[in-house]
Amino acid sequence: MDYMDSGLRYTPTSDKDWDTSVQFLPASDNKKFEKKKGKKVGAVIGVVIFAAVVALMTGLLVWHFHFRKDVRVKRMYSGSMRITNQVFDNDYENSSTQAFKMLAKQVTDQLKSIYSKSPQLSKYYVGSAVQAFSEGSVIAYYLSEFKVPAGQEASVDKAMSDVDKLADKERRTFTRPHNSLALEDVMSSALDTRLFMTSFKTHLKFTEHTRPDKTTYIQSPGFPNSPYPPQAFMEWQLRADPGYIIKLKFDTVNLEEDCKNDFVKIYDSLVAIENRVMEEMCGYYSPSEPLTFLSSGNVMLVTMATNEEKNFPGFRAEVTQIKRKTKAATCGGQLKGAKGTFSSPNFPNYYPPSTECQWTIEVPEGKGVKVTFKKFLLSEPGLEQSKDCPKDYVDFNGNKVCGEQPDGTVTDTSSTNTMTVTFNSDASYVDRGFTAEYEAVDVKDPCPQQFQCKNQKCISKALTCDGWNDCGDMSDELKCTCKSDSITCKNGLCKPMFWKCDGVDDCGDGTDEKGCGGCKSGEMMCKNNKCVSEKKRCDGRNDCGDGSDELDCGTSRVSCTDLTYKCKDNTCLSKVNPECDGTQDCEDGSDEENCDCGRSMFKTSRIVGGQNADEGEFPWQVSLHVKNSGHVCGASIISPKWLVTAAHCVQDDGRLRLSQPETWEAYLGLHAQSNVGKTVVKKNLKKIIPHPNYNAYTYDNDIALMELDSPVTYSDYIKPVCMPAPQHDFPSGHSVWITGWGATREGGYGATVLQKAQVRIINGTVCNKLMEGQITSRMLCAGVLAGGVDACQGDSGGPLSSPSGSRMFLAGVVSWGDGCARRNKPGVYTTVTKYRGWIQQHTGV
Ligand code: 4AZ
Repeated sequence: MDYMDSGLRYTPTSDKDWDTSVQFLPASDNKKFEKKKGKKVGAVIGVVIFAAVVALMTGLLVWHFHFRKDVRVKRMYSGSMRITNQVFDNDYENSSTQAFKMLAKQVTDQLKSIYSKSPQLSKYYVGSAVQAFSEGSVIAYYLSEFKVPAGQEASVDKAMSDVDKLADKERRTFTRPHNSLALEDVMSSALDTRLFMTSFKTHLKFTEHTRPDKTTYIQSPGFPNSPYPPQAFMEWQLRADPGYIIKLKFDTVNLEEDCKNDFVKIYDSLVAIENRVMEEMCGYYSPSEPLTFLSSGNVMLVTMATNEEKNFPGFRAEVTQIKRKTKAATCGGQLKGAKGTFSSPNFPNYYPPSTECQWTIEVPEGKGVKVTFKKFLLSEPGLEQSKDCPKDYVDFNGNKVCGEQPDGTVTDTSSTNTMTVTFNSDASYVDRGFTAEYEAVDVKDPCPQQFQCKNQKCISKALTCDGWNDCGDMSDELKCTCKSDSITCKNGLCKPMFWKCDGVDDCGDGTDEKGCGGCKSGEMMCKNNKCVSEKKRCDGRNDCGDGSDELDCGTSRVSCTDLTYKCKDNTCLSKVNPECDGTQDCEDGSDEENCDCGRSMFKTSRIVGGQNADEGEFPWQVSLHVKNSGHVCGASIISPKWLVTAAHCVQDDGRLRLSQPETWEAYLGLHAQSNVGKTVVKKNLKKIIPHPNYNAYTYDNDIALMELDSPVTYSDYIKPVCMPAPQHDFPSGHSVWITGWGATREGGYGATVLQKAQVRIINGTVCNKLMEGQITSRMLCAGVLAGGVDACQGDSGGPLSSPSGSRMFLAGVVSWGDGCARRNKPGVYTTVTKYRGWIQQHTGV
């Protein structure tokens, strides 16, 4: 039972209890007391209050005028500058050499002089320190500290962002000594605030100068044998020879999910200058993902910060230097012919910062050039909604495009036989870039025998006006005359006829859900599809025949039918889904018994489409591992000893004895497969009970029970789901959650972090048509008929969780489907309500 409902909360038994707990003085005594002492006491209190107010005001004024102006905050900026009148010396790589110290002194002197040109900066300047030099002629990297009055930080940030202008001013000063440094590209930015907020126990600094044809590795301390250290700040300064660039290739990245806690950052610089960040990484990256970064010059910096808890394996990366190519050889150039492909430098890995490429495409005379971007990934943090593409972008035919765009949707055709495409990356944040195809097309008919979308994409004519957004911009679904097998929505869209009356508003204006079942106005539709007069609703008589006209009638007790909730005392309720809703409906209270279930620490946000679940959001989700082989199926916790899963998960498969408890281990409280942390409990099994009528051909009765070898103790991360009563109603159109570590696309790999997605229950008759008659009454369909959201291989056995009030009920068990996330192919689930007797008999739940 939930502790709020368990009697721990103090509830006064009657008003009398409250009254006796407060003692009042007798009225007569009270009056006497007021009369005798009233004046004197009043005067004393008045003096005391006056004195207190005066003291407080004085204190505030003193604080305001004397101390407040001294409340100062430390502000650190990191920056770099190019010294054009010096030549790089190898001694500059080592901060203990005389040469380094002398040049560093010149740099800090000159910084002081630059800051003196700005009133905001000169007043608050504390000092600077040079951290490193690199080639080109010489680049100096430094840290500058200011003590800024609270509230003035923004004006100092602004002055620092214009530091190049101050350097210009300083250059023009007559009093400048002639042996002073000639500075260019002076810039700086505030340090990442996370580095301020955290007090690091460990600071580690590594330097690595790569050599041609030599591969070195950098890795987080302890990797791969132990987790990285807590509260640590680490940096790796990487250098290459002049004329070379750094190639950094990660083979493992496995950090905490939340970048606020632990992160790795890569800079196109030797110090942590925020406007030179190339990428920030946290969480887990699949080893098969290409994860290579290139620098623009011959330096790169990797930093890593960790907080006090949850430390993960960390990272490892290979460092090499590669010869810097000429601009022409890096990317761009002349492309000739009827068709071909081109891509951003280093694709599918990250393009380097500060890069510009230009392709001139020429197709045969008389034709037009059609360019289609198959992949387009040019996103920049904070600029997801930006339309004017101020940072990285692709420019073609006068269109500037940036951000992340769906495959194949960025496309254009020129009216002549040439087209110029430029790609531009600025100094910070890089992405994977793009790959594009070009082809010669007939300008007058760029989509021969096909439909041309507004965004220039060509699609098959059969895909227009079919209810699906095939173009990506909806242009194939506008101005339609709907075909006979389609519903004509009031708003002009066409939707497939089998979406009519499926409980989901597919038109968006309700047209497809109006007049369903054909009951006349003034009539209601029964659950068995019969029509009866509205007047017969809740009249105490079973007019529908199935009792559905006598449900939710406000009255409590009704005669029992298949649809009514039965209390322990065998009386029946008219209320639909009364169990564990916080109101006692049964006279014996049995509808609110055993209700410590179906709640998590987190509120579930409404989203459609798969995404990472929060830790502890679905605490009943279990990962079933075949010992030494990893995750195979999901399951749900229904009591401290019992799990529910799918029968097809526990069928022997060749040499794999999946029906035997010894084969399995159950992971409870698990979030990421890569991290069996403190919240996780691993259990062996004692017994597996597949449903005796499971049919391996039809997947009918696809349900099984698993008994743990010892009871689990519930925690924030381990809790049971609520079991629905046999009559619990999960109506069509109701939103439910699917969760699991299964494949994230058909034929793909399993997810590392538990995934969640929202789908809707689909009418059984509609589903049976879509699934060619394979749906039995013991199966439940749920999905998004437009495709794209579904359970998949590896999710089997896991829960279909249905929210009701503030709790989640186990509506279904992931069972089967026709592929994954295909159009008009919902996921099929075992209907849990059909097995309540069987589950109760074996588990007592
Ligand atoms: C499976 O193979 C599986 N799309 C589970 C669910 C679905 C498909 C396949 C539903 O475990």
